[in-house]
Amino acid sequence: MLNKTKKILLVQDMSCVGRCSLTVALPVMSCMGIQVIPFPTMLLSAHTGFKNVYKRDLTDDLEPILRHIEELDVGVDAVYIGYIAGAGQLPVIDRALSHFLAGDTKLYVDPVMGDEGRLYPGITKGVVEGFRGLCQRADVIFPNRTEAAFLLEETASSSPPEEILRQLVHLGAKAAVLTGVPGENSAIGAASLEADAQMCSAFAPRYPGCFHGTGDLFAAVVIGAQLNGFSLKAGVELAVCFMDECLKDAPPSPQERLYGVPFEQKLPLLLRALSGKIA
Ligand code: PXL
Repeated sequence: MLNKTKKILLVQDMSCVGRCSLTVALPVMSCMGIQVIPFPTMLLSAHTGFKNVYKRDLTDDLEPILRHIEELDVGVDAVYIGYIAGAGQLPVIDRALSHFLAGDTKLYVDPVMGDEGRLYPGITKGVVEGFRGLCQRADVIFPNRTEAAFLLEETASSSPPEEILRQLVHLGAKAAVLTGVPGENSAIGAASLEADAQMCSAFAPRYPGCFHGTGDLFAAVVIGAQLNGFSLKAGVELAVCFMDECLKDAPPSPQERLYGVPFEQKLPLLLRALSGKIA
């Protein structure tokens, strides 16, 4: 007998080209046995790292979509908020949270706002403030160091990961996972902190260059693992290990890296992890 399938509401954009957001979270979650209900914030021809991107803001569509989902009386086990089109979407997202966050439903927030010290194009002060509010209500948040600095109202954060995580948890999130944490021998990884617990971290070799959508893939694996009963620590270890498997065979050119982490052929590793063979 199969266990009851868990469901997750994915509040993210659909970028046609360049693996990120829904084109990453959807296949990863499905592979991990979770039913996905997308709540699409924006439609883009490609993520915003490309030039000449066609964008359609879906703010006006979210209200009728939510109304129908409410009528259908669909409950979810988790809500995962990632890239949003602008501060104008915060009221409808708030309404969705009022509807879905009942009982044991978890809230995961990846405050997708920027990287390498800068905000992504189109991310306004209102979005930063909105994400700060969402992070305060979250069970787990997934900022990179740049996003953590904006959440904590610091322009550059050179504090040690444990200090940043403590401040993030102090902000209100029950747990925080910081990505892009440098390790020894030029390794890179992630560190996590749950309130009143010790910091945990996991590292893998750093590969040169920057892959778009890395944070999206990482968060999707951790959340998928949590919904399969993994602890946060075990989920972070699995995500770091999975990312390493994907990146070690990835094409080296910067142009290819714009297209995101090539994870598709590695998805069987997640299935094996869930059946207890690795992890
Ligand atoms: O990977 C984060 C992300 C998600 N969605 C869109 C983006 C980005 C980062 O650039 O542009 C549309």
